Amino acid sequence: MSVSEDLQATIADMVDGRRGILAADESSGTIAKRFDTIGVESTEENRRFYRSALLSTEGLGDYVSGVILFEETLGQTDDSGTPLPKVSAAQGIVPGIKVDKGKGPLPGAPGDMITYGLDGLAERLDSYRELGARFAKWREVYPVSPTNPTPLGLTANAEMLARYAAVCQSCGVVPIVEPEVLIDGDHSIERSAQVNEHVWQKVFDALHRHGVQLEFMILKPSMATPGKACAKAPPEQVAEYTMRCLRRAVPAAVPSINFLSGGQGPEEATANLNALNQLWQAPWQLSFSFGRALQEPALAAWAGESANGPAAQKALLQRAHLNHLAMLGEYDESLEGRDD
Ligand code: 5MM
Repeated sequence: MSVSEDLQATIADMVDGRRGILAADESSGTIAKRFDTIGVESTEENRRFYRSALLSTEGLGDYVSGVILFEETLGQTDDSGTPLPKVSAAQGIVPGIKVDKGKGPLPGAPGDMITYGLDGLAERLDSYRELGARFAKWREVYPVSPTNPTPLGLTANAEMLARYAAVCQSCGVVPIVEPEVLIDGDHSIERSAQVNEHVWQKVFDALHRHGVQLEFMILKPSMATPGKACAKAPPEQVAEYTMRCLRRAVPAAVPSINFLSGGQGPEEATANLNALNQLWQAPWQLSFSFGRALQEPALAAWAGESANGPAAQKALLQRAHLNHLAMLGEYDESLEGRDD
């Protein structure tokens, strides 16, 4: 297959109007924090067991079309010795890989961040492809304050996302472009919307300049919400602000927008996704690429006990199903907690 055919086939396998993406790509520090919440040590075996259980959840492929893995997981196997990317692919779930190398302060732009990892990216992508990865993910992080992101922060982060996406496409790997506008702080929903819109405009300007084919990428943005320190906005308001900004900044050529949950609770993220899909104004598929909002109930059900693997799978499947319904605009909070 040519590079273009590879990209097209991956998009076709991942974007079908009814499924989303499971973000299971927590880096070593982040997964340790998640395991801390249930009092479990982050050993390689615990990570392998937990992620293997998630990926082998029967029926997960009905609601999930892609999974973002951390590098370590790409090389791990399930209890029977099957590589985890194969376990995922056997369910009709395309395996992908987080390729950024973390973040730090952006010099010259106090309060802004920048992500590392472009050096040697093409070579790494070749080796990840051999292990089964067909798409990649890179996150840039934007803290919000009265002065952040700065003009330099907006430009530098957009440039990184575009350079990463261009390298991915040249290697036949679909890039997920993730500009995360942080929920931390006491900013209003108006400020969140303003920052998100500005970020997306800068990102698409950079993607255009770098020749990235929009048809062969997925955008993973934040929703426009008030900062964490403020009262939550109703889903209809989150949907209106988010949609208005998306329509102003994101070209219709992009096939799918898969939101991150970014610290929203599982039910909150699902309700917001549902409200977005009920607006029926989108030229793109509106889906999910949740980490915490899909995994929190599964993690709690597992609690580090191998006997609880099936309970964790049941919790994951239920959240994935509810988010599938939210993609169709058919979610209702009365469905929470039901077993059917
Ligand atoms: C924003 O985080 C991404 C989506 O997860 P949530 O839905 O929980 O917000 C997630 O894919 C994130 O990029 C990965 O967990 C990697 O994060 P770290 O901080 O470990 O690089």
